[in-house]
Amino acid sequence: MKRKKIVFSGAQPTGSLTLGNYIGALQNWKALENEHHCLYCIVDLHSLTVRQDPKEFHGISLSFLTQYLASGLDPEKNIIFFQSHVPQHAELTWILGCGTYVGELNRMTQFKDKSEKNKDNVNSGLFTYPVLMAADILLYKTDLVPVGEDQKQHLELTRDIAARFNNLYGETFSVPEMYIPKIGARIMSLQEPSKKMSKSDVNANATIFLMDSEDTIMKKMKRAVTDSENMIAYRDEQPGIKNLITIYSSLTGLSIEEVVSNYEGKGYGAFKIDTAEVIIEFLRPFKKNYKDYMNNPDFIENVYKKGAQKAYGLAENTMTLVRERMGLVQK
Ligand code: ATP
Ligand code: LTN
Repeated sequence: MKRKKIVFSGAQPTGSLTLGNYIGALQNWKALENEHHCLYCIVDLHSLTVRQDPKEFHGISLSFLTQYLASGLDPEKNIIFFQSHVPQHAELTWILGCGTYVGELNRMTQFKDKSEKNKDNVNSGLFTYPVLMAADILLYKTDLVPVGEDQKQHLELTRDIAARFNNLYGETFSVPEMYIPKIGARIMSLQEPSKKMSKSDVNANATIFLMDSEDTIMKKMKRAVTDSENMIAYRDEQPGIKNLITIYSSLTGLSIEEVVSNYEGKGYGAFKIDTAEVIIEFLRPFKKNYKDYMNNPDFIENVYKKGAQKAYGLAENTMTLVRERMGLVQK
């Protein structure tokens, strides 16, 4: 029998999850849970590369875990946990960091963007962020990493780090593949459709958050930037409309062609309102689940404690091998 593939992914607990996070990542996480061994992590150590208010950060971290569950991830099928609960992530980061060149990290576009945005805090964690991400993935001998397109460069670096280690010390890590959705790997900002929709966008109208109220969603969608072509078509020359079609298609399961043909000859106003309604409908069960889980903190605690316990065991197996390969004296 073929062994089930191992899947690992994560999101940083900062701000609030967006529709981009859902369509680019979480929707796929759920789709993979039956046929694979999946680990879904709240990568809280990654969030520390930007200064966090401790009290707020604590609440956001728990809220993220709750949003993972509310989006339908089954805690019986998946290992759901906090990165900081499994110290091997930090240990492997150090070891892999010693095999990663400064030149490689210097090329990372996310580092360049984020250091541009946080000029007063360009810390070494921000620089070595991709090594921690490589450690997250390699620690579990991951085969598949479902992420949005913005993570491609980090994934390629992870593959290089894994292959280099295997070459030097003998076969240790799986070299993971990236798994991105065919449609929706890059949901764009509603205000500047040439930029990705981001949690941290300063323009509040640019991003739909999963926790936004129905009114807010409707308002943001009505303000979404389109163009003057007056034609609902899926093409690069109309990035705003293309993005809305992508959102509509991803949430309803209709193909791009079906969406386009349903709206042939119709105006942008109606299409925006219908897309807003699709989003609102889609988020209704999510919000109900979120409220139910929030009223049950013991359940949440049980999920992440059990998750960490399972992840710890798997991580320790890999670390024992890594330490042995490198000649570190076993404990
Ligand atoms: P920020 O934009 O503030 O850097 P983020 O929204 O990218 O944060 P992450 O926690 O870094 O948030 O990402 C979680 C997952 O969501 C990643 O797999 C990422 O690729 C995916 N993702 C994020 N934004 C989008 C988007 N606009 N379209 C598709 N996928 C996305
Ligand atoms: N860097 C990612 C979040 C992340 C991740 C991971 C994704 C950290 N570790 C491991 C997949 C696998 C981001 O910024 N979206």
